Amino acid sequence: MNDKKASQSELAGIGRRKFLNTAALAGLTVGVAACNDKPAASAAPSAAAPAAAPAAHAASEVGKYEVAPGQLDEYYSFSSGGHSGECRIYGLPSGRLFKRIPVFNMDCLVGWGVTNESKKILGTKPDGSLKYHTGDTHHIHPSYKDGTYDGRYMFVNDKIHGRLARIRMDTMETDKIVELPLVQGFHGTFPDKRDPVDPAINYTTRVFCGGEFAIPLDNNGKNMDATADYRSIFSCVDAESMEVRWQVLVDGNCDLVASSYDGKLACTNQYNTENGVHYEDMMSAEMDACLFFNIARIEEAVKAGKFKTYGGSKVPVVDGTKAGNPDPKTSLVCYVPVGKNPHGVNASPDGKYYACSGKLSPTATLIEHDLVLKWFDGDLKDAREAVVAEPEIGLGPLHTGFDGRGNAYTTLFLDSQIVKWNVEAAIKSYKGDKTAQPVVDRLDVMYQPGHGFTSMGETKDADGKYFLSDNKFSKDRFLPVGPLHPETAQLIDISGDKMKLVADHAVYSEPHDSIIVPRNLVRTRQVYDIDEFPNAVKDAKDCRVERKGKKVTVYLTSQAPTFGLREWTVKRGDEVTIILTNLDKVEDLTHGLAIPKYDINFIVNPQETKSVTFIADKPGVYWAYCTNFCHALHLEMRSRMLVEA
Ligand code: CUK
Ligand code: CUA
Ligand code: CA
Repeated sequence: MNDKKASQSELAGIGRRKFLNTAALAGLTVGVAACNDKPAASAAPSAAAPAAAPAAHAASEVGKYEVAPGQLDEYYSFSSGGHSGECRIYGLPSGRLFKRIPVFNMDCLVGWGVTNESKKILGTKPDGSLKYHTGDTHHIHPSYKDGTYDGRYMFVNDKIHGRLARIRMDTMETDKIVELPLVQGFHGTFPDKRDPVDPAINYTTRVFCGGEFAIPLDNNGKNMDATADYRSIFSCVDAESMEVRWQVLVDGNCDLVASSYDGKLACTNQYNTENGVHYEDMMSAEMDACLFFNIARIEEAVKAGKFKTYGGSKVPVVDGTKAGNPDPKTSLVCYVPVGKNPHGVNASPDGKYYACSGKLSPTATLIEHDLVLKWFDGDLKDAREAVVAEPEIGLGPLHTGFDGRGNAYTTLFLDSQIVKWNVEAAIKSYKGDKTAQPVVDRLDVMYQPGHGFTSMGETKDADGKYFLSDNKFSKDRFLPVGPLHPETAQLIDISGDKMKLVADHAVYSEPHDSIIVPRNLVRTRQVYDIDEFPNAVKDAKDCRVERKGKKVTVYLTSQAPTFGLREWTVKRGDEVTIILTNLDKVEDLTHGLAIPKYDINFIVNPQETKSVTFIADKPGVYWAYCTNFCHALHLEMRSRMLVEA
C-alpha cells in the first residue's frame, strides 16, 4: 500500500525534473561551481524550472508519426545496449523493437555463446569455456562508402574488456571480435570514411578505438602508485581482417571518437588531461583537449619502424605524446584545448567542423578541420587557433547531432534539454558579432539525455528529419516496473524551425549511441546459402552417427516437422558434437534444438548450419526438441538421444 502511495505521488508530479536535477548535480558540485564563474546565459531558466506539461498533439499530428498495422517503418535505428553487451534494431518512427543482436553477451534464444561457431568468435579459454561472459557496448557505427553508409558492416565496442566486434549487416549477426592489447575501458569507436592517401579507396578500411582508462603499460601487478606511467592508447583496427594495425600512446585519456570525411584525421575528446586517477583530479584543470591523429603520418612512422611494442603484444605502438612530438610539422597528434571535461566529439556532415562539448563547461567547442590540417603544416601558432566557435549552450552538454542545414543539436545532461544552435551564427558570435544568436531553440526531454543523434547525421546525407534523445532516466514516463526503470528514447521531429517531441519509446537499459538509417540502405538476406557452411549436412539421407574413439559426431538435419534422425545413441563419457543443418528454404522457417540437462539451446535459420559439443556425462534418454514454433506439428518435432550407461 505504501509503495502504491509513493508511486501515485510521483505520478502527481512531485519531484519530477527538480528531483532529478538535484540528484544529478549532487555528484558534480565542484565542476558546476567551476562553471558558475562563467554562467551560461541560458542555464538558469532551464535547470531548475518545473517541467512544462508535454505538449498535447492534435489527433492528426499523432497519427503522422504512427505506423499503422501492416505498415513498415521509414527508418531503422541501430542501437548499442550498454552493459547488456548486445545491440538492438528498432524501427522509427514506431519505436518497435525488431531484434536484439547478441554481441559480447550470451543469448540462449539464438544460442550465441552456446554453439561452437559463436564460441569461436567470442573466444574461449583452453578448456573450451567462454573467455568472457560480459560486455558493455556504447558505440555502433556502420562502414562507409562515399561518405555514407554502405550496408556492409557495423562496428561496436566492448568497454569492459577492450574488444571491438563486427556485425554483418546482411544477416545482422556478429562475425568477428578482436581484443585490443594494452587497453582497459575502450570507449569511442568510429570507422574511417576513406583512405588518407589513396583517393581510390573511398570506403571504410580502418576502425579507430579510444582507450579511456590509463593503465601501466607493463601491467605486472607490482603496485598501483606509479600513476605517472599509466597510459591511454588509441588503436586502429583493420576493418576486414579485424587485426589491430597500430596503436598510439597519448598524454591524458581518450573518450569518444570521430573521423574526418577526407580520411586524413581521426579525433578523440579528452576529459582527463590531468592524468588523474580520482574524479577530483580529473576535473582539476580549467581546460581539457580534443586530440587529432594524423593518420598518414602515423602509418609512415609505423612503416619506418619508429615504434615500440609492450607487454608481449606485437602491435606497433607509436609515440603521440607532446614530449615525443615537439614540432607540428612532424607531429603525429594535435592537442586542441577545449572546455572542461568534454564528452563527445562529432563531425559535421559537410566535413568542415568537429563539435566537442565540455560537460563541466556550459559550452560546445567548434573546431575547423582545415585549421587542424594547417596546424600540422606548421601554419598555426597555437592549436587553440583551430577553434572557430565556443557558444554557451547550457549545462552539461554531451553529444551533438547535425541536420545538414547548418544546425547542431546538443544534449544537455544537467538541463534535461536538447539545444539547437546554428553553426554559422556561433562562428560569427565567436568573432565578436554581438547580433549573432547561436541558440535558436530548446526542448525539454524526460530526463537527462546522454546521446542524441539525427537521422543520417553522421553521414554527408544528413536529412534533418529526426533527432532521437536517449535519456538516462525515465522516472515517471512509463508504468513502474520495479527499481530499474526502462530508459526513454524520445523521438523529436526536427524538420521545422521548432523541435517537436513526437514520441516516448521505452527501451531496455542501456542504449548509449545509436544511428538512424533509411530503410533502403539496409539490405538483409532471409535465407542462408547452404554452401557457406563447410560442415553442412546437405541431405536428410546423410544423417548419421560417426565415432572416432571417444569422439562422436551426430550429423543432423531439420525439416518441418522432423529432424533427420528419430533417435541416436552415444556412450557415457563420449565427447559429442551435433552438427545441425536446417534444410528448410522458406523465409522465416527457423528451427531450434534444445536438449534437457545438457544445457543446449540454439536455432538454425533456413539453410544454416550450426554445431555444439558436449560431454555425454549423464546416462539416460533425453528428448532433443525443436524450440522455435515452426509448424502445426512443432511440438511433435523431437528426437531422442540415448546416453548408454
Ligand atoms: S557515452 Cu554513454 S552517453 Cu559511452 Cu558515447 Cu555519452
Ligand atoms: Cu521445428 Cu519447431
Ligand atoms: Ca579534466
